[in-house]
Amino acid sequence: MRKRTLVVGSAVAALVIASAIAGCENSPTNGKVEDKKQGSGTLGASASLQDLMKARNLSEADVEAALKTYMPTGKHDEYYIFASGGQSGNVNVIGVPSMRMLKVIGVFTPESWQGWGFGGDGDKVLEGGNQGNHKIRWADMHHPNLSETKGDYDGKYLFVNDKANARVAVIDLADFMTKQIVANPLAASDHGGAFVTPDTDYVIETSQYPAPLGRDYVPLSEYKEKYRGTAIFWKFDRQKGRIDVSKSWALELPPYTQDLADAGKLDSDGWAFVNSWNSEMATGGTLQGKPAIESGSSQNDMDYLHIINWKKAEELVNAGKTKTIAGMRVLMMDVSGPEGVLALVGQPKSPHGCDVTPDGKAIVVGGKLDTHATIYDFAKIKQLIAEKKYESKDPYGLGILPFKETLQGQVEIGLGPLHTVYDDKGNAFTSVFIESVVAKWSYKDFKKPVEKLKVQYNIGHILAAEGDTVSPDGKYLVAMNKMSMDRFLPVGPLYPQNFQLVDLTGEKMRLIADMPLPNAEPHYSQMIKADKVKPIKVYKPGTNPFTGELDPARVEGGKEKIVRNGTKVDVYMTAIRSHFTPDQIEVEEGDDVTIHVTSLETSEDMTHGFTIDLYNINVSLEPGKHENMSFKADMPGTFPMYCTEFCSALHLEMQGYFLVKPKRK
Ligand code: CUK
Ligand code: CUA
Repeated sequence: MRKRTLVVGSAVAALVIASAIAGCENSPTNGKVEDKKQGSGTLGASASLQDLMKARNLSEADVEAALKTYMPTGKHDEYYIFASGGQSGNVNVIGVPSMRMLKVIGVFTPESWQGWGFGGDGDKVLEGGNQGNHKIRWADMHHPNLSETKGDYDGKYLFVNDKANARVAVIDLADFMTKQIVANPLAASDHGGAFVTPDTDYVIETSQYPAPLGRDYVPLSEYKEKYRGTAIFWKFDRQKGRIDVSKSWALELPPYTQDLADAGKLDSDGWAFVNSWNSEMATGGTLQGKPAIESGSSQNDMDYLHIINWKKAEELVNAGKTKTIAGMRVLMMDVSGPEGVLALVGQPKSPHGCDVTPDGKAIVVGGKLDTHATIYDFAKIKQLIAEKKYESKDPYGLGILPFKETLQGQVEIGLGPLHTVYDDKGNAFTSVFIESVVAKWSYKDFKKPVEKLKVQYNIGHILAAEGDTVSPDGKYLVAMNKMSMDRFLPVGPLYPQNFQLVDLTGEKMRLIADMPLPNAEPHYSQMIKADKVKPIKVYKPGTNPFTGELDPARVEGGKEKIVRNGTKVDVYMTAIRSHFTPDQIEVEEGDDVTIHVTSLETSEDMTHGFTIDLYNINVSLEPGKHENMSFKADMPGTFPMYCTEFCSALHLEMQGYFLVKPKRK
């Protein structure tokens, strides 16, 4: 008891010292006689600090946590978190340790501040995510993944998946903007994505709920014969910063519900692992008196971990051993099974999570209905596959490896272990959903959890500083909790989610901050050292961010004009404090209008917006940016157009008129 007081007492001492230093630096009377009095104010500060602690009912541990997370104005955080924005379809960017929200990147869902999805060039990116003729403008985002070089984050790109609509997006971290969305032509939903291979050659996207490949109608009575899972290997072209769809390919998987995936690294580079549940192939049918999928899929004691040798699969694909389905080259199971490219091994009851250790030597899988983390030994798996030592085959002819012989070990974790991340000391941290704890254990010697930290409440994913790379940092961990219950001011029946920052620098894990996530349920997130990310500050004048090049229709100052060609009207416009040129546009009802606008601003953080009232047109014009907006002038009338960003003292005056003359009847 006494010892504890001493330890935490030092935190207050540190705070006192910190405030004394700050007091001196900021003091306008520095060097004068009164200064000494102010200096003795240090003690006063300490006394008032005690008062403050009392008044706010703060413990010394609270003060220490505050010291660890407080960011003075103007100081920058040490890490970025790129968090899935869940059902919001967009990415949340958060600073660590302050847990301040820095940005919401518009990805799958229109984001009006960024002018994302309101008539500008970003619309074309969103169009890429259409499924067939269906325009989809939301997502259930689950797993963001940063680009890697040699298994380490390189800070260049971010990939995210949309579980609900089976899509993957590419975000460029040079300007934190979404550059591409690709739609999965085979699967109806995805989950094991977007995971990158160690040099970002591929972005992996595996399906979740089985469906006929290409999503044709097939009655559920033919589930076993016609329904399938799939793993797409999207080829990433780093030079272009885009996925090359034509060089991408897929694997056919059995209709077990594939869940999470991870790419091998170092020792296991060239391989990928996908866990699954529902080896029972249950399809529900509750109205017909059949069990719900919930229980139908929980009958067997074992489900299957899928082991994919993607390097070898790539060779077979290049050798033309594929079948083309919905425009995608697919390596079918009758090729991949016998070739040892796809194999299975049992996984204890309803597994979740699939996380390769930093050394690439093992794969850790949790179990929603199991109390263990199961640790597979990659070297053993590789050996068994090479020797074709299968214990049996599944109904699709895929070899099943002998479970016990693939293991490094199993660790009793607790109730409902899900996901695992790592630190730099050989520790694994597993999220335990039902028990609502973070369990720390050693993946080197498989000891029982050495420590458990209660979190509030019901943790799903877990993330740590570079905690899924070949060189984790340790230092910080975040518990991504599904429920917040009593943690924040009540806001009605839909509660925020709760990110809890955990300090890993001490001997024990220590909870140091809570952050409400008010815009959806994030699943996975990643934390990268801030100095690895090097965003630009302004665009080169006339740049179209979606091509990354100078736009052919960019406009220079003095060259503004309106060009009419039949019913086609092109407006070449510039924006600079505090006017648009031209500021009067008159067209006729039914004209096809394109407004090409270039921001002539060159200074940092000098952003304009451009909107036309009632026309659902709205773009953001960061310095140097060029946007093209095409629309039909189908609404006659008088429409003010104006700048939506408070850019100068005369911002309100940054306006003009868009007039649409009615058609003569
Ligand atoms: S899943 Cu959400 S808690 Cu989609 Cu990664 Cu495990
Ligand atoms: Cu430009 Cu306000």
